[in-house]
Amino acid sequence: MKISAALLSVYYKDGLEPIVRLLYEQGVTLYSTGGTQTFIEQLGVPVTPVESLTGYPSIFGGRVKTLHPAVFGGILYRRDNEGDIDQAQQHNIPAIDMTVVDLYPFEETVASGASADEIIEKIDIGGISLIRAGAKNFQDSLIVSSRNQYADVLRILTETNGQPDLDTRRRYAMEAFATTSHYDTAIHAYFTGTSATPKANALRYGENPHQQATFYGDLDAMFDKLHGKELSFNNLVDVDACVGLIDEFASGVPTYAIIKHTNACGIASAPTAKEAYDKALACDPVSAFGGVVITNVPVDLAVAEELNKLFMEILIAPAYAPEALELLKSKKNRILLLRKPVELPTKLVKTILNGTLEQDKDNVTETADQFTAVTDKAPTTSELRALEFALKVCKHTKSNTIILAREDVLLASGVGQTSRVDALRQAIDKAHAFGFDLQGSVMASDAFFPFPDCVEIAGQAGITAVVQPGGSIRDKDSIEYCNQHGMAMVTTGVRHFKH
Ligand code: 93A
Repeated sequence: MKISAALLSVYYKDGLEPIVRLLYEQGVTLYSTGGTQTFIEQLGVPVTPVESLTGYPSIFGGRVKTLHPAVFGGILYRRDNEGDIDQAQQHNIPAIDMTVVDLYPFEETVASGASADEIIEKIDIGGISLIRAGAKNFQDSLIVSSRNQYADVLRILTETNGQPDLDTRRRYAMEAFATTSHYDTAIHAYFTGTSATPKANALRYGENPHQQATFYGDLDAMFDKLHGKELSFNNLVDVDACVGLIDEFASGVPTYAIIKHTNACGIASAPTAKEAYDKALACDPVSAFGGVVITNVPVDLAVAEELNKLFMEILIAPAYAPEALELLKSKKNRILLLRKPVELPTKLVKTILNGTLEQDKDNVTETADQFTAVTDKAPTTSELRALEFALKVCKHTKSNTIILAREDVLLASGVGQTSRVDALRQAIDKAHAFGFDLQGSVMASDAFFPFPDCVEIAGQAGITAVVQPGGSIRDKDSIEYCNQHGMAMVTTGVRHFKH
């Protein structure tokens, strides 16, 4: 197959000159679109505007310039098919044997922070169709779909004197579909708010040292690493859990959270950052050892002095006072991250079996005004605040979970248990172990109580208010127990499983 005519329509013109010159030398007729045509003309090479094929000017601000049967027919008609050849002649459609496209830079435009309108305008329609057409008819044409291929194309055209063989054309078709699929994936990702072409970052290892692992994403966009070693696989998982949890507390009230194995082992909000940290640490100072700490306020020297006493893997904060940073840097391996305000994907993805699960993130946070009181006694104002707080933590803790709290502070949690009763018992035991009196505390449950046993155990431990989704056929048994024992219960109608 000899290339006699080629269509060139490229966004970035760099690297195109040698191809234009070689095609010209090989006697190839060149067709081109506006900007590319101007570029070729400036090289002093004759070129036919695509408008002379279509009989149309470029219209709608360039949205329609190559989308025409004369262009697509010229690429797609089968050179070994009598009917196609007749029709091409009948409709005066000249053959196009080679198509060179460099698509509108969609991803680059998204990354530049351009407006939604500008981004939409950078969705290439004609170019991507040209690529698909050229790739489909690889039997009769060569499709060049990326600037990365220019050097290879030059070599092939030179070596074959403008007659690339079928294997080459098929390989270029395959690469073309990789280009279109990547391009459409990026557009889909833009619409769904996920990341399309994440950077691959090799990690030291995975969850365990014998597992290889890679992180696909751009950590630098999200954090400035101010100090410490590389983040490990488990670090990243915990950092993710930290960020999800702290974002529930965006109100500006100083909040500190300590995470171990994705669950909070301490979290508190308080008028001062130091108070918040002290209370978070007091929740479970044993688990806090080796934990990941996050706060929603700048780290000042007073907290840094306390934090410095803790063996922690990572600290994440929106800012650091210079003297706090200096002090915290004194431990070599500790990782200090400055979190930048970056919007996060709204979807969660995980692989299972032979496929992938995708779901919305759990973005429901209930406030006290959305609670439905179901007991004779309504929670006090202080209990309501505590229930709100407990529910936020509950949402970010592994199921089955029970969270015990007071106003603005976690007392204890039961995490990842196979039964809700086990989760509650674990929480009560932990609270007692760290010296908390549960009298007057509150309890949040990620899912409804199938039996009244949880409220019975809670009541006996001194818990006075409960929040749960409700919806069990035995809700009335739990409610009855609360009524008999002066406890308040509210329901939310929203389950917060986290598997
Ligand atoms: O807006 S488009 O989707 N409509 C078209 O018909 C069309 N045909 C080619 N964009 C179209 N193109 C793109 O124009 C190409 O993919 C290339 O990126 C660009 C080249 O335009 P110019 O030659 O005017 O610089």
